[in-house]
Amino acid sequence: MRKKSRRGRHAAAMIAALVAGLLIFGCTTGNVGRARAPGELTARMVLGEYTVKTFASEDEGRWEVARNGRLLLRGHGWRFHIGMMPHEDECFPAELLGKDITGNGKPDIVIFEWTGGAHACFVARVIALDEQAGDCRLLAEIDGIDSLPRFKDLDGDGVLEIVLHDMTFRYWPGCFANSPMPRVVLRWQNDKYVADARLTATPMPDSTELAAKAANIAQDPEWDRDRTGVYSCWCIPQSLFQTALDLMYGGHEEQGWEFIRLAWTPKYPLDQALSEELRGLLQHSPYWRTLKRERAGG
Ligand SMILES: [Ca+2]
Repeated sequence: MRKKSRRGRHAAAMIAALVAGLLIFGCTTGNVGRARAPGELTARMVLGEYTVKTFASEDEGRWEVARNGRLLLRGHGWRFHIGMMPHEDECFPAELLGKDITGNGKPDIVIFEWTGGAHACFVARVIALDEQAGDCRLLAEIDGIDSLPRFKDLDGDGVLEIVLHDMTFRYWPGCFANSPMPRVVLRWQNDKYVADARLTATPMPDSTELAAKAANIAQDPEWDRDRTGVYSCWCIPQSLFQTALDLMYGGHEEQGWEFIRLAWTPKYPLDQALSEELRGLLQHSPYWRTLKRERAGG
């Protein structure tokens, strides 16, 4: 059962300290000191008695959480950002720096990682600051793969959910750009983030509009993009499986499978092997089975 958010005195003190910390130190990049092991200090944030720092060198990046000068937690990878991802359309510093986002009564901080490379991944680490115990704990590590985990309170209970896209289907059925990426909402429950069927659900689209969309996809010139006259799974319009999976993840599984049949080109027979592949991929999704189980009432 989900817990309601509790705004304790510690959280209020923490936020006040955060404001002071921001004023004094800011969430800065660049000119904050000389390069030193384990790399150049890229950001430093003070939250009450805690100090969070990130570092970057040519070879790697690091983050650490200390309390009154004592190192409590650290990790390494590529590039780390405290409470936000630069250059993204949404930043969340107010929510993700020292507020209780899981409803366990302890303030949290979120450190984002960008893993670098051509198909870099996004990881969000949620760290609870336990002022009474004088400690902190890594609560969760959400690997969004190519999808940035976004924190939002979708149901207004004061506890933040995570919105991301399921990247199970990347490079399927062809290239990365054509991969379907259905949206999923995760909630904090029993000390972990789990897929939430209710918050992932979407209204069933209007049947006339859906039929028109299927007809458009079936006639899409993309099917014959390579002009060979031979069917290729690399030439399936992206919106076919995207729409089908959006329907399934939104709570309309049958209609999703039906959409695949309706939107398939009349030029080539339906690729049954591809449908089987899709069933197999769904079983490997970290979220799909939870959504199914919740919807079945289990
Ligand atoms: Ca919520």
